[in-house]
Amino acid sequence: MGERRGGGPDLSRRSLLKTTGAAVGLAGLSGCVDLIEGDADRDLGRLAEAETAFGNCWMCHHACGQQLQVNDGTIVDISGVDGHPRGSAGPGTEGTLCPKGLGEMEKAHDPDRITRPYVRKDGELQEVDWDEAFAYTADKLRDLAETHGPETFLDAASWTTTDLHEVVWRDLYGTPERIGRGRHVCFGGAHLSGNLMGVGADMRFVDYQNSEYIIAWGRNIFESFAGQWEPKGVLEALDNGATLVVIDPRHTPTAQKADHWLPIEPRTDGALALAMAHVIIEEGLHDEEFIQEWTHGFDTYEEAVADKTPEWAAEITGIDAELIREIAIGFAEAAPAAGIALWTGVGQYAESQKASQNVFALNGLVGNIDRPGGLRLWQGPPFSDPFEVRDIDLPNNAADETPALRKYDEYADQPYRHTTGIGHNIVPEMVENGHIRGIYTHYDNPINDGNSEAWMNALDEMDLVITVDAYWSELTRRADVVFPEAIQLEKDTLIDYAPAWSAYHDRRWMTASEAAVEPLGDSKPGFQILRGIAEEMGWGEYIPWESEAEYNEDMLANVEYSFEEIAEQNYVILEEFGYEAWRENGFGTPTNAFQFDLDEMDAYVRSLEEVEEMEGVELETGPQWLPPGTLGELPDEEYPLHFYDTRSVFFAFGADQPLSQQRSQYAARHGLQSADYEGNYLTINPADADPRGIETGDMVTVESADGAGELMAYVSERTPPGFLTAEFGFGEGVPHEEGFNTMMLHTEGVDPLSSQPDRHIPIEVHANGGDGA
Ligand SMILES: Nc1nc2c(c(=O)[nH]1)N[C@H]1C(S)=C(S)[C@@H](COP(=O)(O)OP(=O)(O)OC[C@H]3O[C@@H](n4cnc5c(=O)[nH]c(N)nc54)[C@H](O)[C@@H]3O)O[C@H]1N2
Ligand SMILES: Nc1nc2c(c(=O)[nH]1)N[C@H]1C(S)=C(S)[C@@H](COP(=O)(O)OP(=O)(O)OC[C@H]3O[C@@H](n4cnc5c(=O)[nH]c(N)nc54)[C@H](O)[C@@H]3O)O[C@H]1N2
Ligand code: SF4
Ligand SMILES: [Mo]
Repeated sequence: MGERRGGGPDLSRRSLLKTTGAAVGLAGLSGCVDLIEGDADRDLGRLAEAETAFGNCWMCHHACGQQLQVNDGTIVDISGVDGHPRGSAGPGTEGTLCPKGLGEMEKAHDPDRITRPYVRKDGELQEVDWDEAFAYTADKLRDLAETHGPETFLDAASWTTTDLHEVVWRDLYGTPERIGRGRHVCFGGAHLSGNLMGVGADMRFVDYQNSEYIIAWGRNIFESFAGQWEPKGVLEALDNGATLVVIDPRHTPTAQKADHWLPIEPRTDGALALAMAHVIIEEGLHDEEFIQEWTHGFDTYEEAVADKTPEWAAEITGIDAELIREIAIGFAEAAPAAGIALWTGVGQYAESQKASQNVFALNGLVGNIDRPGGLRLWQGPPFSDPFEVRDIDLPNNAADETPALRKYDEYADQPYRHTTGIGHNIVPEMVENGHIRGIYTHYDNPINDGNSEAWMNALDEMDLVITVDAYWSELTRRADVVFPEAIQLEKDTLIDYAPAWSAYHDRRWMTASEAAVEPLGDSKPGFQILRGIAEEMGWGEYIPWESEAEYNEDMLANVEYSFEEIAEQNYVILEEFGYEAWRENGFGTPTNAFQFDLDEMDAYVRSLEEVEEMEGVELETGPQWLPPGTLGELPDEEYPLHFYDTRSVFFAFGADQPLSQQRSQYAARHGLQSADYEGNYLTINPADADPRGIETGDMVTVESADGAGELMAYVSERTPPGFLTAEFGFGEGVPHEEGFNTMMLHTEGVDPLSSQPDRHIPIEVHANGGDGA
C-alpha cells in the first residue's frame, strides 16, 4: 500500500487538515464508533452560551484531543477533535472520545476529589494551606536525607507530562531509585526483550493503516488501546482487506473482529512463536537480506527452532498444527506489511521475557521492522530540554549513590537487579530492611500492582510518604503529605510523548491544550507542586519557570510553533519521517544489529546465570521454549484454576472507578445494573461455574495460596474453562473499595529476569451462598 498520503498538501495546520484527506475508511470506522462513543450529558441551554476550549485526554494518558464547551467555569460538553493524531483515524476523519474520555467531564467537577493539601500531625492527616504543606514536606525530606541518606527515597511518579520529577528527585535530591510503569509493572518481560533486542521498549504499535496482516498477540485492541487511533487503524486495515489474527485465551471484542482467533493455552506464546519461525524458515519465507545485513545470532535462532514443528507446538498451545502453519505462512507472505501488536498479554507472566523474545524474533525473521505495514519505529517531535535552553547547570546528586538493591547482600537473590534495577515486589522487603524509607507517588497507586498486603504494611512503616493524587484510598490515607492534583483539563498541557505512535504513520506531531477550567478547590498542577517543594528545599534557582506553560515554551525552542499556537488548535502535524531508520541509526545494541541472540548483553547474561543457579534450569541467551511453571506457579489440586487480570473500556487502571458514570456503564454491559453491587466481576466459564453452583450475580470467594476475597460472578462462554479473569483497580487499597483487589491474591511471583509481577495466579473459587443480585 505504501505511502498513501505522500505528496499530498501540506498537513501542518489543523485548518488545512479539516479540508484535506478525504474521509479515510470512514465506513469501516462505524463499528468502532459504536464501541467507543458513550453518552455525555449535554445541557443544550447552557451549551448555547458556552466557549470552546481544548483538552488532551489524560484518563488513560494517551492524549486523544478533546473539544470542550465551557459555560461560566463549568464544562457542559465534551467531544473529540477531528483529525487528531491519537483520537481519529488520521487526516479528515472524525475525532471521538472513548467512554473513559467522556468521563473526564464528570471528573472535572467530581465532589469526591481531594481538593486541599493535608499533612500528618499528631498521627492524623490534617488540612493545611500550601505554604505549610511545602514547608512540612521540605523539613521531612531534609530530615530523611540527613538521617538515612537520599538513596533511601523512592521516586514512583508516573503519568506526568514533564520529566520534572526526575530532575527534582534524582538530580537535586539525589535518589537513585525509581520505579517506572512500563519497565516494572506493565509489560516488564516484553519491555526488557524489546530493549535488549534493539527495537526499543516502546515500539509495540504496528503501522496499522498500511498493514496487510495484523497479529494482536495477547492484546485486546478494541477494549484497551493507546488512544483510539489504534482500533480505528485496525478497522481501516480490515476495510482494506487485511487479515486480523488474535492470540488470546479469551474471546475478546478484538477476537470478535478477527479472521482467526487462536485461543491459546495461557503462557505458551513462546512455543507458538518458535513453531511459526520453524514453518517460515522451512518454507523459505524469511528475509535473507535483512537477516544477513541487520541481525545478530540467526544461527542460534535457526538451531533453536529446528525441531519446533507445528505438531510439537499444537500439543503445548492447544492450537491446531495446520492453523499454526497457515498463520505463519500468511504472516510471512504479507511481510514486510505484516505486524505484531504485543503488550501485556505476553508481558506479565514469569516466563514472559523469554516468551516475548521468541515473539519479537519473528519481526527480525520476516524483516518487517520499520517498513510500511510492519513494526513501526515511531519518531517523536524534536523537543528541547528546557534546562539546556536556559543554561541551567543541574547537579547530578544521585550519580554517586548506589541503589540499595545493588548495594546490599539481602538482594543477591534478585537476578533482575542487573537489568531493570529495583522491582515492584521487592520494595516491601526493602522497607522492612530499612533500605527504603520514603516514597513519592504521583498518579500511581502501587497497592494494586502486586504484593498488595505487603505494600500496605510497607507504606505504614515508611518514614515519609508523599503522594500527589486526586482520590482517597489506602495509599493517600497512609500518606504523611497529600498534595491534591489538578486534572489535565485544569492545567496547561504539552504532551511529551516520544516515540509518538499515532494515526499519522509517517509524520511527527504535537498536541497541547491550555487549562479549560480552574483547578477544583485548592488543587494545583503537578508542575507547581514539584516547583513548590523545590523552592522550599532551596533549589528555586534550578526551576525558574513560573508556570508549566513557560516550561512548555522552552520545550518548543526547536519547533516553529509556540505553546499557545499549538494549544489554540489542539494539535499540529510536523515533518515527515521515513521508514527503515535502522539504515542510518542501526539498532543501538552492542552489535548494532537486531539481536535474536542476547549473548552480547552482559547484564542480561549475569541475570540468566543467576536464575539458572537459583531455579536449577538451563537457560539460553537465544530464543528458547520455557514451559509454564519453569519460573512461575502452575494450577494444582488445591488451586486448580488459572486467574488473570484484565481491563475494560470503561476504566483506566484503578484511576476512574470513583466515577459513578463509569461504573454504571460497566454494570450495564454485564446486565447487572440492578444488582446492589458496584465492584468488579469474576468472569468464569459455565464448565467451572456449574459444578460449583455459581451463577451470574452470585457473590463468590476467590482464593489463592496467598490471599482471598469476595466479588460478584459473571458466567460467560467468552472465557475458556479453567481460565478466570476480573478487571483490576477495585477493592481494598484503591479509591473505589467495592469489589476485590485482585492483587490480594499475589505476593512473590515475578519474572526473575525482568521483575514483572506474575499476574497468572492459581486459584480456587467458592460460591458464598445467598444471592448478590
Ligand atoms: N480501557 C483501557 N485501556 C487501556 C488501559 C486501561 O486500563 N483501560 N491501560 C493502558 C495500558 S497501561 C496498557 S499496558 C494497555 C494494555 O493493552 P493490552 O495488552 O491490550 O491489555 P489487555 O486488555 O489486558 O489485554 C491483554 C490480553 O491478554 C490476554 N492474555 C492473558 N494471558 C495470556 C497469555 O498467556 N497469552 C496470550 N497470548 N494472551 C493472554 C488476556 O485475556 C487479555 O485479553 O492498555 C492501555 N489501554
Ligand atoms: N492488578 C493489576 N495491576 C496492574 C495491571 C494489571 O493488569 N493488573 N496493569 C499494570 C499496568 S499495565 C500499568 S501501566 C499500571 C498503571 O498503574 P497506575 O498508573 O499506577 O494506576 P493506578 O495504580 O490505578 O493508580 C492510579 C492512581 O492515580 C490516582 N489518580 C486518579 N486521577 C488522578 C489525577 O487526575 N491526578 C493524580 N495525580 N492522581 C490521580 C488514583 O487515585 C490512584 O491512586 O498498573 C499496573 N498494575
Ligand atoms: S483512549 Fe479514551 S481514555 Fe485514552 S486518551 Fe483517548 S479518549 Fe482518553
Ligand atoms: Mo500499562
